[in-house]
Amino acid sequence: MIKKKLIIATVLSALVIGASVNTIPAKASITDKWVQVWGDDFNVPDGTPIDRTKWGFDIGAGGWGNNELEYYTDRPQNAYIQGGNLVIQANKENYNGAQYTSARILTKNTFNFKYGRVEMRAKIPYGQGIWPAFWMLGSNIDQPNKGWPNCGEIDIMENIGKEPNVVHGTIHGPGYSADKGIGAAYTNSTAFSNDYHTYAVEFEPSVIKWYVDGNLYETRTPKDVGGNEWVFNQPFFILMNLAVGGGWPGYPDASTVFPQKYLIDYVHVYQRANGYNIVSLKAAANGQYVTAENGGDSALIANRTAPSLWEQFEQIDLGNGNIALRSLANNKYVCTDNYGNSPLIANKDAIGTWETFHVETLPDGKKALKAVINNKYVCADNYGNNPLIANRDSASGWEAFDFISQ
Ligand SMILES: [Ca+2]
Repeated sequence: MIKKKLIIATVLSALVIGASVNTIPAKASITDKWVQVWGDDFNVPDGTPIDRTKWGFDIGAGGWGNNELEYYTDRPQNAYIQGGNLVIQANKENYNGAQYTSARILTKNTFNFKYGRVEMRAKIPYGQGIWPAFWMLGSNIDQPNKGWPNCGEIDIMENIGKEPNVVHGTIHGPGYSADKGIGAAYTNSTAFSNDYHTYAVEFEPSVIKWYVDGNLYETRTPKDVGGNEWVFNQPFFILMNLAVGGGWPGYPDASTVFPQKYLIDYVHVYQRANGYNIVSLKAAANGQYVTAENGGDSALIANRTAPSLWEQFEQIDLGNGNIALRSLANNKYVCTDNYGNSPLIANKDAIGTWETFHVETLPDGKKALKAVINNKYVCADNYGNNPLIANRDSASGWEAFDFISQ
């Protein structure tokens, strides 16, 4: 709480100082509007077959890695259209050696996408041992040396029947999977199975946000996975399934009612209208890439030979040749700290004057960055051996950078 107050105070002071300099709101990329690019509303007559151009089925049993009890089928007894919904139905029946049947529906072979807002409106089932999920897996899951959890998993919504008022949002990846998954819970005043709710994630370069009914309740960035790899800046596909039993929810008991129905009104995917402009900065001073050192905890310095995550920034166009840079190391904005008296560091949550730079093109085609707060050029000082700092009155070699699209 104290930390939050300090950040707000810093941003406010920056905004007040720069009110006359930069009043143009950010208009592109991570701040841009969402446009629907894919979806299924299931608003077709009852009994219409599920659209196989959009959805596939995983079929079979064996526990699915979680000691689940159901056999997943693609029969209309387990997945069908009714009342404008896709219904995933769990039945208690003997089928191919299993005691329960259900369905697991996915876009693995039909729709994969890198970044977007993924939203479902659904009324979930209920009861001990019942486990509905809306989630995503990395599209590279079947590639050599990938598999799970290296491919990444984003759980948009999971509910276990013994927690009727709670849903969970979680990421899994290498070093943080299964019971080490990183997540948060959202609690409702009534059981989620009583009503339709919307469940969404916004999955963007180096940041994932979870929403229930429009309420943001969780944000994850590369800082949250520590020294492990952030595996979410790549394409994913969508899954919806209704599991019966498993290590996490436990197993059905005498209180569990069958059949159970997972009613999905729609699934929509939106993307930013203009995408993202991801760049790396190569300093003319030494030919090295600028890094948000130490995951963004330390100042920017030009000392890397290749651009990986710490050397990538989202360039946000603010108009009039002004930009801000959002570090993909930590989802923070690069700041001309302390009115430009301190080196540049990626540590701010919002764009104010300290985070605004004017881009100029030099005679040789390279770019210079002029900090708006002090009107000084950003310098890779001492041939790039020192951190970047905005303290030069003119721009030449040490103030020149190539912006390289990633
Ligand atoms: Ca519908």
